[in-house]
Amino acid sequence: MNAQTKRMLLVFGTFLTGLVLCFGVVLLITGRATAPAVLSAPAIGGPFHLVDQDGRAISDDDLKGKPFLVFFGFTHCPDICPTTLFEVSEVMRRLGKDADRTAALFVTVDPERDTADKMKDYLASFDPHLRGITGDPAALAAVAKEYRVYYKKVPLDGGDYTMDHTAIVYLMDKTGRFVAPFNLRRTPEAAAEDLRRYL
Ligand SMILES: [Cu+2]
Repeated sequence: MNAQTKRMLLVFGTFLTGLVLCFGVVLLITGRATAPAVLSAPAIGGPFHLVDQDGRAISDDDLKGKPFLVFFGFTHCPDICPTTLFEVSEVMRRLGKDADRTAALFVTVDPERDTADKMKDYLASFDPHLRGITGDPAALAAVAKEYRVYYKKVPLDGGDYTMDHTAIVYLMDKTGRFVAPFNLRRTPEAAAEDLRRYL
């Protein structure tokens, strides 16, 4: 396991712990552990206005009516991002025609390098339903904050840099509300079946 993978796992773990604590506190306060509405109480996600890999404007409004997956990452990522995008592509493939009724967003945390053109090149290796999202760094930072995504530039020897980032795939329902982290540690068929339930 290299240093970057370890850092990502750490970031992932910290987020999950926070999420569990958050849910736990809500459950304690309300005392209603079975009410599903309570579980969506910590708001994750929200409005955004950014651009996709074709340079087209995309906003949260464009996704209304579709359940969607959101993943934050960057095209120079050595392992986690390409692996995740590959797995999401497999899920999309298993959805067949239903994939058109969902969306999958890959939002960059590295807008400095990930221009729309760069995203387009990169996503050519994955399922065409995946949309690469980039834009103004301040607007991207605001969206990352909405999703409680942590990211940070990490300098490398020789002047280059990499990014630490939260590596969670968020499942959002067709109203744009956060459902749960989308589990990819199962067969693509099972994951596709799960996503299909939110159509
Ligand atoms: Cu990554």
